[in-house]
Amino acid sequence: MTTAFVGIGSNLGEPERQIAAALEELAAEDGIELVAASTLRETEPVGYLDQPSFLNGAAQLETALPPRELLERLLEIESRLGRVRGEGPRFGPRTIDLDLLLYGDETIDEPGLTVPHPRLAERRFALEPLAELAPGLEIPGLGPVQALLTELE
Ligand code: PH2
Ligand code: MG
Ligand code: MG
Repeated sequence: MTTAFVGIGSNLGEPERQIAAALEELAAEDGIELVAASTLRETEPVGYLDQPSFLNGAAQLETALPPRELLERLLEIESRLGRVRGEGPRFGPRTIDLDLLLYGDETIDEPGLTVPHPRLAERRFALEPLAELAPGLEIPGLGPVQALLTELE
């Protein structure tokens, strides 16, 4: 079993409901145990500014699935919850976004699968819920989650 962390975001439709539904779907998935969910926070959009504020959080999982399979499950859950890919601008509004932030202490750099998430170190909306779930977390290749947050100040 591997501990994995998933970043969760939504800023279209009913973010709170969609995030609750995503957590239920994660918990119900074979090979995935939902260990903890962070509190949710409203955050200013990053990357593409002309869109509503986001609701962001993170989930801690224990999983028997290899990382590629876990990623596939995340994308399937997004689809089931009404996410349509390839519509709208990059970094634009979305009904639900489930990003694989960390998979154990692995670093992976393959087409479509980069772990730790490639923009994790620059995203407060992802680091803060991670630090809430695991204050002593070491991000592979990047250092302690608390140090990354301090560097963003
Ligand atoms: N996700 C993005 C782009 N910008 N901004 C915030 N505040 N929260 C997000 O989850 C987010 C974003 C692309 O995934
Ligand atoms: Mg994202
Ligand atoms: Mg995503």
